[in-house]
Amino acid sequence: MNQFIQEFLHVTESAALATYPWIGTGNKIEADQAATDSMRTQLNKIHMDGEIVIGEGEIDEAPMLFIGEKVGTGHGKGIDLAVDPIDGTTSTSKGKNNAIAVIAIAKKGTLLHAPDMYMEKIVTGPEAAGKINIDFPLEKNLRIIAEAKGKKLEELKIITQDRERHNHWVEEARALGVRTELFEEGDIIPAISTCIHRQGNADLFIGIGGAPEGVLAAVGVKSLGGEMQARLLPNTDEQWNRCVSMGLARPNEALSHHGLVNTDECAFIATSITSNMLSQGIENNQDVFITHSIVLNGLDKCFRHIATEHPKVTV
Ligand code: VTB
Repeated sequence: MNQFIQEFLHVTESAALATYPWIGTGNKIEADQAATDSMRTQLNKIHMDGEIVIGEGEIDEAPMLFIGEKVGTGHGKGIDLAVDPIDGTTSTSKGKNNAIAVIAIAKKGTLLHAPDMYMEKIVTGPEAAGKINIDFPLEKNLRIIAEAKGKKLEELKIITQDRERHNHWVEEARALGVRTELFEEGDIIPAISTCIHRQGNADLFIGIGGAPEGVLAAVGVKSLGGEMQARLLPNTDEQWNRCVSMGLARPNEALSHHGLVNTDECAFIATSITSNMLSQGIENNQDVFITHSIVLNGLDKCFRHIATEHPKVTV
């Protein structure tokens, strides 16, 4: 995937910049449209045989970047793509933190084809990879992580989205003396942050959020040597059948990291629209826009930050 990373970085940078006029204007739909148009146009310039496996929705509900859409020139390497032109459209339209333009790529046939529904997710960094289990009670996973990191329970922190459906985990963690960090929107970056050694980053991400965002995060986590496990939560017959038709015989079984992304030949690229815990949002300087992106490559497990100056004449 190495040879493509620069090109995909250009795609997420362009999509993020396309949203700039819409940040804080209250126009969610326009912002998403601008990012989606830009992302699709740039993707189609890349010499690859690409297929969207995670995108803007099913073919009948999304005119662009729908699941199954072919992108790229149609020649060259076969690539699975998971895309989200904006994770955090509400944040963008309200001018709040945590909006990104994001793409994950992987060798053809290796990404989970996940329908748009809720997914339960847990993520931890490399130290406890291979040791946690989504089917264990929270306390057991926390004790495993504490031991793997040589920390006391009271020194651990979990991060989760501020939603009522997560309150029972928050209460359980607090009762054990574990701190919790709650965020409002956009669960991809918080999930990945648990794999990065930085003062203050959480030790465990837990939560129920979008399945598409789950697959995107799984590629980022894999590219840092961490571990993610998940479970789809279909709650109607239609959602259940959709899973089955996408090849998941038992839709609500636990998914291993392997089941989410089945290769190290993968990469994760996200450009910040507004600031998040790992990188700064778009800066509007006199002659240039500056974008900040994170680039993760499954083959080398490095955490790269890329700042790019975009002369305004060419934007
Ligand atoms: C999730 C999460 C996303 O929206 O889909 C969430 O994965 C939706 O949660 O990153 P609610 O239905 O509780 O609002 C995001 O946070 C994007 O904003």
